Amino acid sequence: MKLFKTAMLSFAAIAMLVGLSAPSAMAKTVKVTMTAMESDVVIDNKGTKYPAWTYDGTIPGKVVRVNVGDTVDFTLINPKSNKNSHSIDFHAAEVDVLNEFGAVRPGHNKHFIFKAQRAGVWMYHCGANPMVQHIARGMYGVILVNPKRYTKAYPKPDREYVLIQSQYFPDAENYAAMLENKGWTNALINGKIFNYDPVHDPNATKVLMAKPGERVRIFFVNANINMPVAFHPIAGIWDRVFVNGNPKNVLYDVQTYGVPVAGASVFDIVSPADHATNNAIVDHTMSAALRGAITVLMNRPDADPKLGKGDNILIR
Ligand SMILES: [Cu+2]
Repeated sequence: MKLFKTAMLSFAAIAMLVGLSAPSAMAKTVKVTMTAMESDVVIDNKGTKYPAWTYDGTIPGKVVRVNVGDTVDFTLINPKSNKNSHSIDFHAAEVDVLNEFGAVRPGHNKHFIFKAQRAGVWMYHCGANPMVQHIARGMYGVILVNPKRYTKAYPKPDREYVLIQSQYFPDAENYAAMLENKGWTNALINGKIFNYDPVHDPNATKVLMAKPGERVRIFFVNANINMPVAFHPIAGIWDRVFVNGNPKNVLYDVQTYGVPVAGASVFDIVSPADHATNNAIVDHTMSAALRGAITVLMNRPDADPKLGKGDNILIR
């Protein structure tokens, strides 16, 4: 028995040394709770309020981040005070659309679990009827499923940022227009028009920051209703694009990469190391860029050391 135990222990040690250890060995269960909220949110830098539907009161909802192999233990609360049914559809989950993703009436909750088995960057959103309105009014977010490890092809970044783009329809009730892609006036980045662009909006106070030469990794989600995104870094080049955020799907040296509706990808950019520069990260589709989908990335030696790290990957 002792011999057997020793053999097993040394096998485990060797497996860990050569990187064979299964992800499930360290897999954990991550509890996530969200509350559907029908309440006003601010959608620009000057304080304009909009009658939103959200997860937990913000557009987008919170960033959920797990490791591949983890189990997500999820609860959606739909308070009695709401007027509408709501639901959640995690693109990272392989479940039953009629069961886990089913609509929850006001005053009810939904609980389900799923295993995050595939690395990547995945949208989540409400799928309650009419879905077009629930997404347009703000019920979306991202779940990041971290790959097992960093590699030469998928290096550890110096900073990470989440950018989620969506279309703004000021007439929140007119879902027939939303369906026809009519009546949208602006593009939102993380819930606000020109959220991180003081060049186009003097009221903007926030930007993305990094130090010259740092590898900046952007997790980008297209939460538009009807429009693909032509994702492009002005005055830069995507060093790598990881399609859907999976390290196996790597492209090098890309100028513009298309992200379909309800799609997401990972974009790495590395600025020149020897001097300060700025990039404008845009949806090069002009009707979206000039209506709000421009984000400034400042690369300077005195970049705020806290930005793009830990909880500061989605700047509110
Ligand atoms: Cu909803």
